[in-house]
Amino acid sequence: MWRTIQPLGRAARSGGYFRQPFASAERELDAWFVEQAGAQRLRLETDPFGNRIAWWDSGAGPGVVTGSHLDSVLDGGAYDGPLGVVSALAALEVLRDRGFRPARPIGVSVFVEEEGSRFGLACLGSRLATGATGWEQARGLRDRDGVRLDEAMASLGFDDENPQPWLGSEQLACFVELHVEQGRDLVDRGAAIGVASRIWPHGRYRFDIAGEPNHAGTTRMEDRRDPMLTYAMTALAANKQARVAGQRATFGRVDTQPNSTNSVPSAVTAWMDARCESDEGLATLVETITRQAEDRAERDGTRLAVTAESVSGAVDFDPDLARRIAVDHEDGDWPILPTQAGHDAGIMSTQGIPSAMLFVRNPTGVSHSPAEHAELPDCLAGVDALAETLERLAS
Ligand code: HGY
Ligand code: MN
Ligand code: MN
Repeated sequence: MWRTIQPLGRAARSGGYFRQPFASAERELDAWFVEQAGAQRLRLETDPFGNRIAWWDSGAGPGVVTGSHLDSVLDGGAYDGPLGVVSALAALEVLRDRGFRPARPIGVSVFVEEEGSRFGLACLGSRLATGATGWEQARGLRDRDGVRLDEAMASLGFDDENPQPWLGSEQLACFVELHVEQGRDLVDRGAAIGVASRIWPHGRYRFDIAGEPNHAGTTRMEDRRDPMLTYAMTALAANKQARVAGQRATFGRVDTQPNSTNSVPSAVTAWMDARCESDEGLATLVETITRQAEDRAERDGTRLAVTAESVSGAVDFDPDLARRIAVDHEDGDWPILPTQAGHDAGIMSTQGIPSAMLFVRNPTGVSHSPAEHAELPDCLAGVDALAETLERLAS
């Protein structure tokens, strides 16, 4: 399965992946998933948003669902998302080969646009499926080419006028997501498998800075209203504030208008990704950076507007479920650790569905990069760990 999907959406130059939702490579992956569900004779459920759950119908009552996402960030790694989907499909094969008969249905899920890399809202598919975000709020979200979410979906046949949230505790007894670790906790502990304790609160904030376009040569420095200067000082302030507070702040995406070499820009739009251990800490960090940006805009004679585009509150996973999964293994208890990365499991948890995550060791900790990697033995250990976990939860 892994070899089959490796080439899909892979850029020759960087070796990174461009698997944006409702675009060609991601749609090929979706078709691959449908094929796998058919091959395993799983009952495929598709919701109005393009999310998929392939069910092993067995036993009765709300099911145990495991899965992840197939979309990637721009130029992303191979493992973030797909490892959880392939491992879930492989874990079901392991359980069936063992003759395991689940007492409740087991589903393999794929939620769309987990990364928010096209429409800007993190975990879009699971938010819409659970109602964490309403369709009316999301349908008008636009990608960088101005294409609306509802247009992109309708062009693929997902054209319900008023799609309703449908996923809740009636369908799901619990949700488990296997994911490559995005950090070095496991490798530093010498452990192959970990369990998530919590997800840091995190958000994405758009800084719109308007200046005065002018000639790069004939305009004296003191006469300028340069939005690039306001942006540059804001990026430095964000970096300093995050370091001082032991938190995270990143400007990874900037758009300059008119992007002309010999003109003072008219506007700069920059997106900040901020993450903190607590909700209060996140609010304080963003407020502090915003205030410093406003002070700088004052001095530069530019105009600033800051808009929160995506905010995900703190997630504390069900501690009893985490412990039930982590203990009594041949190699001892699996470590239970926090993460700064958001996941669909986090959305499930905030919607009242007992949720858990399994992490697979990442030897370098690198993620959201073509260099993201996990060793095959650790990936196979992940499949076994997930199979064991599903057996515990669906017995
Ligand atoms: O950005 C994140 O936290 C995750 O990788 N979607
Ligand atoms: Mn990611
Ligand atoms: Mn992910």
